[in-house]
Amino acid sequence: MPYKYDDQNIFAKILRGEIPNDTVVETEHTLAFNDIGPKAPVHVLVVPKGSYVNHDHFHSRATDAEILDFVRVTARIIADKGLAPGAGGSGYRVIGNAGPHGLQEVPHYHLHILGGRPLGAMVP
Ligand code: DGP
Repeated sequence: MPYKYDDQNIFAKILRGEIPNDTVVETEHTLAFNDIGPKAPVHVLVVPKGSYVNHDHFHSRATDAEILDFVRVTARIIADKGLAPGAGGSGYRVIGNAGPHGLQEVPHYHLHILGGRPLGAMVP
């Protein structure tokens, strides 16, 4: 089934500047902002600016520049928030939900970066 992007989703409105956000990092291809209902002391959403529904859509259609930027922004936030175990941090979790089984709520691709407390076992 072809990917269908709904340009009225909440992140599309944030990217168009129609709804405010608490920006953490913005680059040419990526916007990262704090989750409106944080599940941990650090809960940042990393969002590509392009119109992609989910992880598989992004990685099958995005340019190398978009993908590299997205990956680098994700790593930069992990480092800037002091979460990286290799640099003395206590760790983190990166989650991407997709489709009905992944319980994706907002149909614009994003990753969650969670950290700042023990996150517990990764069980549904
Ligand atoms: P999910 O699609 O299930 O991977 O998660 C979507 C996340 O987006 C959820 O943690 C709540 C967050 N969210 C929903 N609406 C807004 C909003 O208007 N602003 C912000 N900052 N976050 C939002």
